[in-house]
Amino acid sequence: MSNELKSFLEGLDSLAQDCESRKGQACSLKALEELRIEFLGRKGRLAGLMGCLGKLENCDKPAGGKKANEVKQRITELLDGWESELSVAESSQALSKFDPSMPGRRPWAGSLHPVTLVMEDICNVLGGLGFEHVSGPEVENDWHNFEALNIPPEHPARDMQDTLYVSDNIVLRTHTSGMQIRSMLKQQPPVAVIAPGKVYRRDSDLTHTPMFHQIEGLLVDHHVSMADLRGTLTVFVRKIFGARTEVRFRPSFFPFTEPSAEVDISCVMCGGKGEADGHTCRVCKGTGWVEILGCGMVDPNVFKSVGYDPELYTGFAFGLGIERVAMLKYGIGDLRMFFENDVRFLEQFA
Ligand code: 2U9
Repeated sequence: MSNELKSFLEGLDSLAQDCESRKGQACSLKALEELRIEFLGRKGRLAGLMGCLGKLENCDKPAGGKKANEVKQRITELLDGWESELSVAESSQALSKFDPSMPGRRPWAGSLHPVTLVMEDICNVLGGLGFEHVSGPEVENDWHNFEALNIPPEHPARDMQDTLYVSDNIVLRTHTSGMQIRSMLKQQPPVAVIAPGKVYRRDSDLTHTPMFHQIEGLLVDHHVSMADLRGTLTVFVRKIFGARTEVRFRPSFFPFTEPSAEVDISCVMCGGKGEADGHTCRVCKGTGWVEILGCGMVDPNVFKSVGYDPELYTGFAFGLGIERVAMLKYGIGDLRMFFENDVRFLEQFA
């Protein structure tokens, strides 16, 4: 064996030994990567030794090359072994910092809109009293929205100021009453229906929006009386606002009912006292009462338009705005809150 080959082989052996002795230095994956570069990198120590392989005698090259490959494989095995040990150690260290007893992050859950909540509440109460739920088009013709409800062509309720017209004869419904007309056209009494839904008016200020939600009810049968109306609505408002709620009826006027009334309930804020903490109540303005709905006995002309005999049948009807009920029920002071879709407002109803 030539001296050159001997010292080449010794150099390779001591490189492998040196690598073995460096185990303690490979204390992190980063430090290990530095070792890999030092020993096996393009400009590393093994590459430096390989430069001498070319200078050996031709007859020594096979033995030198074989040894160089063995040493390269040995160093690679050492480094790979340390790497897998380190990976296990580092991930178990990370796991030891994880505290499974900590409460998890609560997933964000959506909630129903307050208008939907109140609508469902009201529908459930009236459904429980025997009223059937009907729904229909928001784009309505003149006859269903006005004519059949005893609102003749020159009536102020048709005014361009109030109604959103699609064409001469077609409107966005200003109330859900067209649905009760359809129910009566389909069947003979008894009829007991509620029609909830969106309605549209040309109205926009602090207390009015061009679209709002309404629910109307209708009961038609033999001998339906104003006492039935009063009893039904009293039960209804007490289910919605609480058993101690007082109810009063004030005379009013609607084209489709005669007689007509507006219903007030004792103020939800001050309980009817008109003041709270020595201040005039901001909800009822000190009167102790808040208006909640309109109602009346169905006008005989409405029965005539659907072919019911007003001598045989009587009926009551009522209507209320859902946003108004939601404002009173939840103490919301600004109508615009319902339409801004601010999550900070909406998530309070979860
Ligand atoms: C038919 C016959 C009569 C429904 C009625 C009211 C009185 C009423 C308002 C409350 C607030 C509308 O949302 S609001 O602006 N409604 O005061 N509605 S009686 O009368 C009917 C309905 C259908 C066939």
